[in-house]
Amino acid sequence: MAKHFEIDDGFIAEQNEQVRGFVEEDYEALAKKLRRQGVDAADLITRAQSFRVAVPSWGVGTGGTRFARFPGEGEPRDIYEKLEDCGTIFKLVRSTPGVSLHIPWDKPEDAGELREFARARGLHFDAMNSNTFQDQPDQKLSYKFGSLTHPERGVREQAIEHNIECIEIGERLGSKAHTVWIGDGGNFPGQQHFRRALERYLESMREIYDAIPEDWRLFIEHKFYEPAFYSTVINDWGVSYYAARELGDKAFCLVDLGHHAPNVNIEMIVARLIQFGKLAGFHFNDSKYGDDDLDAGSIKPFQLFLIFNELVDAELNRVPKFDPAYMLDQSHNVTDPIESLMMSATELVRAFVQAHLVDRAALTEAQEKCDPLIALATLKEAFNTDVSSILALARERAGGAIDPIATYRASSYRFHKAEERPSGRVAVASGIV
Ligand code: RM4
Ligand code: MN
Ligand code: MN
Repeated sequence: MAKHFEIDDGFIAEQNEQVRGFVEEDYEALAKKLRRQGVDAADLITRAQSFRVAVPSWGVGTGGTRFARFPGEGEPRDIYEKLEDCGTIFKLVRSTPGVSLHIPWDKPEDAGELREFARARGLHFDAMNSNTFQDQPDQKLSYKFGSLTHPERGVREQAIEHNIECIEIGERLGSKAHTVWIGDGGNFPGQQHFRRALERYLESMREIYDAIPEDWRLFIEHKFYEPAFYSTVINDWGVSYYAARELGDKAFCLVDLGHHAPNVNIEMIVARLIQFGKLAGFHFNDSKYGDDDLDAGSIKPFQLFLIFNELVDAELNRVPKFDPAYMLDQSHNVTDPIESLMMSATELVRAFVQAHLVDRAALTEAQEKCDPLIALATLKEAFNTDVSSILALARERAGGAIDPIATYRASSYRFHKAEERPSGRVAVASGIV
């Protein structure tokens, strides 16, 4: 294989050198302010370094809408090139060693070889994702009218087998979770019998659940609409929770932020799932209208903070069975996917660190004394604190970039990849991602 361009550590260090002075100045000022509040800024750097979020393999290719896709230069053409890009993101931000694969988009020919390729870049494989919302060229039966809930047993069996195959591939890759999101639903009133469809879902999922290894988890992802426009089978967290309970201890409910109607109180859903011991984790993204794939924190950063407020509260209270898996699930239609993923990962660490700034004793007191204004002010105090210098130093001390996007641009990575990866063989499904 010809030598592939990589951003080397020396280059990152050089770039960091140019801005370190300013960051340290900002950090000193912030540390002083936090000290007055009884908070240790150094401790927050350590916490920031502990944060992990997985990157979706499908997120490093340019996405699209159902109207068009505008491919970027130097897009990854296969799973190896996707992993190269994931490795670059990890190198610069240091919080993204996990990669989540979508099968069959990224079906490896040799799982052992792929695992080794990832390991050499400090990467590992996060949750597996099945795909029964599209037909594949070599597929016997169609998913046009559903998969795990299809009226015909043969279609359901085919979808079950596909999910079991994903788990088997995942075992070879060292994954520990399998995520099932189905597009099943109806476009028209009357098209689908609601109760029967859910019964079939459960029947199919029981077979998939039986194939889940003992030390794995099964994640159920709900979505209120799309691709079905009138109804979907796993439409909200209530149905997801019911299914997870019916299936057993290894089944959990995954929250994709974009899969809710506008204005839904997602942080409260998160709190409920934490309380019931069924929170699987997240697909982070943001959404304004019906879209489910804008960059995390780009539209509603306060909501993101409030979600992390629930997560950090649960972590500090050591809530039983609380072990959420974090992943980004975004579609980058008009930005360089590497830049979007780096910025999104940073926004998550930001919300996580800010949530650690919440004065929990003051918040509890305000809640117990029925003082809503001080309760809100306590949250806002944390949310309004600019923790950028903490995030920058956390990255830098872990070998990453103080300014990941500036460093990435200065490296001309995309330019080099455009030469290495002449287009024409892009392995991204048009439309979806
Ligand atoms: C869905 C859902 C799934 C993702 C697919 C591509 O809307 O978010 O998690 O795998 O899109
Ligand atoms: Mn998702
Ligand atoms: Mn989605």
